[in-house]
Amino acid sequence: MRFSSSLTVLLSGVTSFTTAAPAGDSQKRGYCENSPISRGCWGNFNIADDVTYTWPNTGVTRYYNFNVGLKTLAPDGYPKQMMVVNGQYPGPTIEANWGDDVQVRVCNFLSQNGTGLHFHGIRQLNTNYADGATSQTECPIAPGDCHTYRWKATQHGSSWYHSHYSIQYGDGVLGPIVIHGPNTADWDVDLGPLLLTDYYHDSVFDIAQRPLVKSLGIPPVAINGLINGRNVFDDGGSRTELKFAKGKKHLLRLVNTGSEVTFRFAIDKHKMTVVAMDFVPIVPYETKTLLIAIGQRYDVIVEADQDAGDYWARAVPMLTCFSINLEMHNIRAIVRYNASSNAEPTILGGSTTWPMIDTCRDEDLENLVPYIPHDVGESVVTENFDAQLLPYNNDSYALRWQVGGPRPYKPLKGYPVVKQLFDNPGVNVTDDLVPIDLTHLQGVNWVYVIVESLLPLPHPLHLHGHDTYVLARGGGLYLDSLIEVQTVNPPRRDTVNLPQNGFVVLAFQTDNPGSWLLHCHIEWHLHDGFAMSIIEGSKSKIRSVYANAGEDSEMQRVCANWTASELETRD
Ligand SMILES: *[C@@H]1O[C@H](CO)[C@@H](O)[C@H](O)[C@H]1NC(C)=O
Ligand SMILES: *[C@@H]1O[C@H](CO)[C@@H](O)[C@H](O)[C@H]1NC(C)=O
Ligand SMILES: *[C@@H]1O[C@H](CO)[C@@H](O)[C@H](O)[C@H]1NC(C)=O
Ligand SMILES: *[C@@H]1O[C@H](CO)[C@@H](O)[C@H](O)[C@H]1NC(C)=O
Ligand SMILES: *[C@@H]1O[C@H](CO)[C@@H](O)[C@H](O)[C@H]1NC(C)=O
Ligand SMILES: [Cu+2]
Repeated sequence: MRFSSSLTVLLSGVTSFTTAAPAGDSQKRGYCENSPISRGCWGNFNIADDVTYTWPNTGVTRYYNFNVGLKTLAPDGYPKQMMVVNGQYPGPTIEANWGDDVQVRVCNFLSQNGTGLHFHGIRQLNTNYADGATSQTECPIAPGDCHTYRWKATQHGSSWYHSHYSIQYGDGVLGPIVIHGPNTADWDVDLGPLLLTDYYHDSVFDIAQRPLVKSLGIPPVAINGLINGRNVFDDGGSRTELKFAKGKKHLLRLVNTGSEVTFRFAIDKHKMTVVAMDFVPIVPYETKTLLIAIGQRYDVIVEADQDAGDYWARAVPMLTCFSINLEMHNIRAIVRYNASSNAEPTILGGSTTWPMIDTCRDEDLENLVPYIPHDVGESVVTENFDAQLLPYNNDSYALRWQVGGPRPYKPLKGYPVVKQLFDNPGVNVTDDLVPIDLTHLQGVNWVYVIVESLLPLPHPLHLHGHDTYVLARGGGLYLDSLIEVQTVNPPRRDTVNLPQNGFVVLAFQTDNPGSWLLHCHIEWHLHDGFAMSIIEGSKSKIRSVYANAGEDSEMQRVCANWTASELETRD
């Protein structure tokens, strides 16, 4: 017997979305409606169901048509020609229920750039072809061409999608992802995603040509920051406003969509209860501020338990991370208890900031406890990578990031890993894509990855297609440290900050055949070579993931159109 029912969730007063409670195995346990006092429930599923192994089969597909094009917008009052989805910045929210299928058709209306969308943190289990990673899973979508991504929302929580073509998302090709599901604590109102980003008034493609950026790999200084695509600058622009209802609990989905800056986020006078990191539900913990590196997400619940008034929500760039920003103290939104108030928050009005410690480390690992525990097994392969900024080629002053070997990752847009596996099955993937070849491993194994860097810069490391388990982190080199690996329910998430002058030990399971990028999410570092190609599952298995879905011919078609566009040599 199958049940279904529905309820309506109001998101920021903008869109309404019907969440259909899924039909699950009703023999196994009772049906329980998700409501403000039962956010752990989800129909016949609930928060105790492990998204690694189980998800509702809703049979619902959410369709999106996205056109990527140029548009002059003024997020902070200063006009800029941006590259955006459907003429808006941030792009439309991709919204689904846990267990839905999602289908996104992307058409490229740019004339001078390829494009493609990556759905950050989406596991893409056996759908490597929908990962949208240029140089891994696909060629860029050529100007005038379209391509459709099809994937299942096996996880629930918050994220973002963004172009993975060159540094394009820095000019605006990005938007939020919300996948409704159960939570580890109760809330009344879902205020939706809150995207935090650094922001440049010039095109990132022009900035990339500046001598310091181009030759030395030094990221540019951001001129401003935005919260949900808005902020003030000089006399222009306006701030994002969040409406609080006195006494109610508000769910906020925090996402750092930046290109360079690590933020500390806080709301004056209000504490936050953190219920998820990336797509992983955690045992709730309370905090006043949250450090959020690029690509990371935290779902937080904020109770409107202060005097009715106006309060600052602040995204503060961390100088310790070299996150220099010209508007460092002015990247703010306003929380209002009275929706028709238009007053600026003031100290006299009660808006006093929490102490903002300037650090560059992820939240304390003891606080990041996955609600559903996983233990990590012995590794069959341990890879050790030193992240170094070194001269490359015969150009004595030009520095490039070199991580998986003595060469920077060089995107071969027209010859992605998977095309290589189809066109040249007997040959190894070309060194330019820094292959980490795990194709010899049979079945599901644990792989440990140690990444170290003795430079004073942090790197938010993002692995596509998996959660990584954070076994250890610290200062200096791992072998010199006395830190032991934590294999009993360590934090797991898809984006982990490598501390400056330090190391992280990560683990992941080889349970998802495909070609997956492991890279720094500071766009400028990625652009300058900080990436590797994890090639997982036997080559024939990877090919059959594509072939079984008819995605091999689609990949070849997109590539043929890309090659015909003659944009390949752009960097
Ligand atoms: C992207 O387009 C811009 C112009 O809009 C151009 O300057 C840049 O070279 C292009 N970059 C790539 C990688 O295609
Ligand atoms: C892309 O490929 C298809 C099929 O090969 C073709 O019909 C279409 O015109 C191409 N589009 C572009 C922009 O090259
Ligand atoms: C809300 O703000 C408006 C505009 O300032 C004001 O007129 C109104 O009295 C306020 N309402 C409450 C309940 O404070
Ligand atoms: C040095 O530069 C020349 C000219 O650009 C090039 O042909 C050669 O391959 C380069 N050497 C190396 C080691 O990359
Ligand atoms: C291919 O890669 C494997 C594993 O890294 C290596 O042992 C082998 O020598 C490589 N083969 C060639 C032809 O480079
Ligand atoms: Cu980096």
